[in-house]
Amino acid sequence: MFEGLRKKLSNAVKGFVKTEVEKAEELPAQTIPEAKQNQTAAEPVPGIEQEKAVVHAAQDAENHKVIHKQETAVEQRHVEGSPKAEKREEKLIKLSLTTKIKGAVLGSVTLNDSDIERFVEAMKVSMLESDVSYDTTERFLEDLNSKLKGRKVNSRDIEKEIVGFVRESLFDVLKSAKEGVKIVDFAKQQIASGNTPVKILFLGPNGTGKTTTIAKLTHSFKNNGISVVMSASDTFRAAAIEQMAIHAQRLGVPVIKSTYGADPASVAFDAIAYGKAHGINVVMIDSAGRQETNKNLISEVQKMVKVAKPDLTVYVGESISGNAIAEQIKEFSKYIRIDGIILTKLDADAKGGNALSIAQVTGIPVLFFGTGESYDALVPYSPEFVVNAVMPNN
Ligand SMILES: Nc1nc2c(ncn2[C@@H]2O[C@H](COP(=O)(O)OP(=O)(O)OP(=O)(O)O)[C@@H](O)[C@H]2O)c(=O)[nH]1
Ligand SMILES: [Mg+2]
Repeated sequence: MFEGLRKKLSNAVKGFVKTEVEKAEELPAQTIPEAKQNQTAAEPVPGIEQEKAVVHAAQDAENHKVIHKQETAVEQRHVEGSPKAEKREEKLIKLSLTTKIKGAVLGSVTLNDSDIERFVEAMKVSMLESDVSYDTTERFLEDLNSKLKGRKVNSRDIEKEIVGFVRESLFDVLKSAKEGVKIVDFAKQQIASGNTPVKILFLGPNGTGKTTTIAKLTHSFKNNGISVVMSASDTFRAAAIEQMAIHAQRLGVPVIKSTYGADPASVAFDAIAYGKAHGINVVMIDSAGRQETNKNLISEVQKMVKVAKPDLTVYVGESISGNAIAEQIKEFSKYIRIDGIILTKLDADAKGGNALSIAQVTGIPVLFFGTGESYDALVPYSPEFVVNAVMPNN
């Protein structure tokens, strides 16, 4: 889940951090008198403001890249009357000319513009390669760029700070998308207002996980004390009715079914009537897998919508289908109002870009992620879940 994207973005961040750390290390050491350059804890040299002249002496000589974790002594020093030092924005003080510093850094480093540009470009490639849409990528990088430009970062924590900015930009972009309905809460509200049974219709291409997702959600409804009847309205695919009946049996809920070739809308109608008659809270209406190009099947769903009048219409699409899913949803939504998307098979999707951009591209919110085949492998959508998966805090 997201491994590819996470790895690529993390590599881009690490590359950027490395450049900034190396640049900091290469700053001339004139700010300290020659004789003191080999000391790990030099005496105070007056002159430089405190923020700019903190020296950290690292203990571990092996890994200077994680200097902030390795410091053992911190000493502040001030340089007096050094014009170069006064001019310099970044105030790294090098401890040795011959060995790479192990931990001598100053308080803050200003990120270099051309490095930011290269970093942003690397992020762009990573995101596009991972199926994030072009528009979402651009929006994210614009936001990130403005956060980084001219930014001073704590030189002991460059990576942590950059990761923080990337996370913030991801949040900003994800939070700008329309928020979806919380299905279980929605059902509870409808039940409280007496608008039952709540009717939820599921549609989408072949094999994306519609029937499995209905079973997962039914499981979740049951756990919340909400009763369900299933409508086996896929009368098209061989074994679809049996598949739904098996789920219904496992979950201990009734299923309304007919024969193959029967009108799916009439099966839904019967299920709703059953729900009304038995005081059942929710009707879960399945449908046959269809391609957006198959107008017969699309008009079949349109008929189901007309007859069943669903309170919610949910599109079930595979995360792994790359950029094609956005086109499919756009095409479907020309004919049928879609209230939310459930993105399945995220567990099998190393790229994971759709999780970031499908809501932006289609204007339709993501409600859940399917993360496996078991009934509890259904994760409610949240920007936090996506950001933590794509760019975890160190
Ligand atoms: N790994 C993984 N597999 C899933 C997920 N959701 C569904 N599946 C599997 O995908 C396959 C197809 O699932 P179905 O629920 O039958 O899909 P469908 O959309 O109803 O298919 P049709 O009725 O043929 O259109 C099954 O083997 C499911 O177990 C998921 O989130 N992760
Ligand atoms: Mg099915």
